[in-house]
Amino acid sequence: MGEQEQQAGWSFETRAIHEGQPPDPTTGAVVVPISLSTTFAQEAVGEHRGYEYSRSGNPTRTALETCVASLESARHGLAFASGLAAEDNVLRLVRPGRRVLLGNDAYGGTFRLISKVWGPLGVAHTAVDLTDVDALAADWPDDTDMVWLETPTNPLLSCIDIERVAEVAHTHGALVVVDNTFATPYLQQPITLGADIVVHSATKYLGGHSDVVGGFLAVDDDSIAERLRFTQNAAGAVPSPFDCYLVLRGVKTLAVRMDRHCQNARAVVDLLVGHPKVDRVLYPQLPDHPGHAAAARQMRDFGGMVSFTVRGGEAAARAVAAATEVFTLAESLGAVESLIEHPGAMTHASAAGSPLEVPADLVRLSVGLEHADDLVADLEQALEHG
Ligand code: P1T
Repeated sequence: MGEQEQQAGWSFETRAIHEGQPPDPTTGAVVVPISLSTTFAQEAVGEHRGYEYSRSGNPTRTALETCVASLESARHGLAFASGLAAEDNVLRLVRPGRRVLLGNDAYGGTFRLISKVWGPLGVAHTAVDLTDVDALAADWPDDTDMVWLETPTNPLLSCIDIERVAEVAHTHGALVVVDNTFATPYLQQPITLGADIVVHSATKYLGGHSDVVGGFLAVDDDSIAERLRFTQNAAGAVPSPFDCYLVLRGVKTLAVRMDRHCQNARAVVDLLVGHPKVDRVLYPQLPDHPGHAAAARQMRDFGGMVSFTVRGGEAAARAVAAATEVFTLAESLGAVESLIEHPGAMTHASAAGSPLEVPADLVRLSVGLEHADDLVADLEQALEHG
């Protein structure tokens, strides 16, 4: 499933709405039906219309897999029950006794999965600075099977040169995995830059409305896709048809949402830069941001995530995070409503004491789609009173 012919020539916005989603042949319904059937009738033993059992393949999931694969410029798409379930399937490609090189800034749950779940099963890991690819190339661990990177990273918004990492990794026979959750395929397509596997927490921008947990893998290579398709079915961490429908509905508006997320993020950044209570603003569009050049090269725009450090340390950061009214204090990101959080105590608490520990004075914003003036005014009052 998910390998249906893709429409050549359509632009991103058109594919987001139509790819893998033709009107239903029996009724003409323009929305992909939520196919709840767990099993599918066979005309004779082994003779069926492409579906046997819903864990192995489901028509609503096929529509989602076909659509998002196309948006990622990949030939294969695989949907999962969560971002971490998708990641877990990717990590099954690493052989026991071999190593994952992981960027030293990444979602805390990814680090927890690699270190605490796969570590005891024999998969080694090293956290490395992927912004310095030359240093990495000069000191490449021979037992590396996989390089795992986010760009922009969660939560420091570092940007990694995907093309350069892929070049070095591939000379050493390692797979390159890019978590594209923050950028989305609208802003960045890692497969076209040499990545082997793209990972998503579909819970974020793909779903876009804070009402579904999901994961996604996009892959171009047939044999890697086949191995992942095998574990998707064999381990069974698949999403429900209803969840597939929700992500598919979110994806239809991805392009317009991302444009506004970026626009609103810029308004917020304008307030934060130079604000007396703010120390550093981390946003890839800023010319002094260390990842600016890589982001400008490989991204269409700079995204809806903004992080900053607060003068006054951890207490001040926690106070600001608790003082907003439009921004909701909550984990997660990438939806219509703006969120604020303290990564050190919330999303990245599991990285405490590790090379991925985040600064205690850091605040992370997921800038949503409310009016920019209201977002700016809210942050202004929170910085004043927090
Ligand atoms: O939550 P889940 O759908 O399982 O996805 C995990 C995940 C993977 N990759 C990135 C870059 C992520 O940010 C996440 C989840 N992150 C949060 C919940 C958060 O608030 O950062």
